Amino acid sequence: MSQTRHRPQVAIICGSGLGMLADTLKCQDSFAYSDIPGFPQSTVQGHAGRLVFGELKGKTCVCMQGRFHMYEGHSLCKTTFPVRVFKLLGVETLIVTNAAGSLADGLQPGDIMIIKDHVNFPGLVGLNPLSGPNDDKFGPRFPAMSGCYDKGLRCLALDIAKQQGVASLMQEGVYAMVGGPNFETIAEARLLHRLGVDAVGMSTAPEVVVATHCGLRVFGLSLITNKVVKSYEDSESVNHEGVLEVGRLRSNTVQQLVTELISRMEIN
Ligand code: 6GU
Repeated sequence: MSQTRHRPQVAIICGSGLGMLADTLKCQDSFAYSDIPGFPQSTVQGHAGRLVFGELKGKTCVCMQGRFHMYEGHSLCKTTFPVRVFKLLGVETLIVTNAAGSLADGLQPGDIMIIKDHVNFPGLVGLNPLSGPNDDKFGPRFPAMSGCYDKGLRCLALDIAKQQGVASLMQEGVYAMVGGPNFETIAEARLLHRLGVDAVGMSTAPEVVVATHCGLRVFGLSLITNKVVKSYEDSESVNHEGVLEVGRLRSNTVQQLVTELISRMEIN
């Protein structure tokens, strides 16, 4: 708290290839994760590993350029530690972005999915950042997760997409988190598809669970970077470079959308 004058209202966690938003913040104070007590280190290519404070459209923001994943070997408690730091800094709204593979036939690479809800697969079997004694200072033992992706912000984002002429790229859908680091087998992909999952990735759900527990308003976006292979006839396969490439291709669109969302969102 003593290292920056900024007192952020909005926190943004940037997914693979989507960290450029942080560079647009005005009057920046930036900190390497390695210099922040209690912060894990980011080990993934395409994730910078800095916490950047600054102003965006008259709102004070803090941006994680690079996030932590379960597959890096961090405990879920560590991967979500920044969310509680944001809460203690006074943040009220959390924006999360990620790169995801699409299972829905209507979602193409380059499309942007507004996360309407999630399936937290690790959470369903007990890999949950809220496991262990509950810290009542942050929230209740048994927090509700219905409505964890704020409806008002989702409507606002769709409205902005229309104005910016990118509505054809956008739709709402269900995101599923799997543990990774391997991509899905075809059988796993078919299973997820039949379960009603629209896009799959390896992040986001733990952060959103911890944010919802402590009463943050949440908005989430998945940039669809590839189609998940669901057919034994299909010879294509996904790779991390391809994921980053689509990220770069659409980073401006995502950035403009998030910037306008921050500009127009109401802050208490
Ligand atoms: Cl195909 N699967 C998972 N689990 N995460 C991804 C992805 C696929 N594409 C981008 N991120």
